[in-house]
Amino acid sequence: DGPAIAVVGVTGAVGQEFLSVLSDRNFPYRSIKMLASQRSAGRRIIFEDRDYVVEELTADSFDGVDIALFSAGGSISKKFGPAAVDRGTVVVDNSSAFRMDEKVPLVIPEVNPEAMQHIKAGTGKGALIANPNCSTIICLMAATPLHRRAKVLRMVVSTYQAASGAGAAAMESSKLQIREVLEGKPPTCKIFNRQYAFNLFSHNAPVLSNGYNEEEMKMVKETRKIWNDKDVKVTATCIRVPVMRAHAESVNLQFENPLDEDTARDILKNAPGVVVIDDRESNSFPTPLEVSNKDDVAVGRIRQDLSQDGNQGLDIFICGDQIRKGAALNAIQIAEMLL
Ligand code: 2RA
Repeated sequence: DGPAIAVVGVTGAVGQEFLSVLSDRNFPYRSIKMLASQRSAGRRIIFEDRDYVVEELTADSFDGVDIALFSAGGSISKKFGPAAVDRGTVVVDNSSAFRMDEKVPLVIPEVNPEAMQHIKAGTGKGALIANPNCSTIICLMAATPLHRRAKVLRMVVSTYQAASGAGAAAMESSKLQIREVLEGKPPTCKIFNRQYAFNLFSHNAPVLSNGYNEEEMKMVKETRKIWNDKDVKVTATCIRVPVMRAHAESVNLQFENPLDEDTARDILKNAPGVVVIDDRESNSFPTPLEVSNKDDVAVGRIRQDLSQDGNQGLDIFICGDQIRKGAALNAIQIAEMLL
């Protein structure tokens, strides 16, 4: 029989998506614990026709738990992740807390499964595995197959990030603002302290001394770790846009070896977890709405970068569901590899 699992942060947007994905993929758990903060403890959850009560998260919550899926913020992961590992639990952490820890694998199953091949659940030996940032996952799902063929020397990413990345409250706030603006009322700006409706703005993550925000530096650092390539040049500009739950990303790639657009398109058509939507005739390319609630990342606008010589460069456009492949699905694919 399967593993005893726990979902930490079960009432949040990603926590709820964990449950959807576990069910969609018939994950073979033998038991499941619903864990959240004291504020949510006691809430009832119906999951797969069974009644659960949300329990308050404590270190003892992990006694007998084989796999714990965390998505409750970095401070909760730092506080309870190691305690769970001490109890023999394998923690799949969606926060940024341990992503750059060199002892912790940072994994996209379709990209670098080898990084976690030494870890299995149910052995009594706990471990930490980090889920990359959503915008990194979505970008690398498409960029990696091309990198493997022609070796990316430089990657320039512009993201158009959905409200879901800032949580369920941000999704509600952005809908409320649109209603308010359409009714001629002043928008309620609780979550981002600025108008979101009919607007866009630089990602709300803190800006660092080098002028990049934390979201952009995640793309830079996580790409180098996942590709195990400390020399690849990466730069990013992350923007928050009034879209519900799917990120869009424009990516420019400079290769060491030539890669023509037709070959690139074929590579992407055969890449796991990727669909190509690239019809110039009908001007049909990926959109956030059509990838929402879907597993696959969609790629289009595949074209030679005309600013680079000899097919050394490509421009592509990617859309992916931030809550699903960007968080919950990727984490559960990692959990499946632990079985
Ligand atoms: C965002 N990447 O979209 C973050 C969520 N983890 O804001």
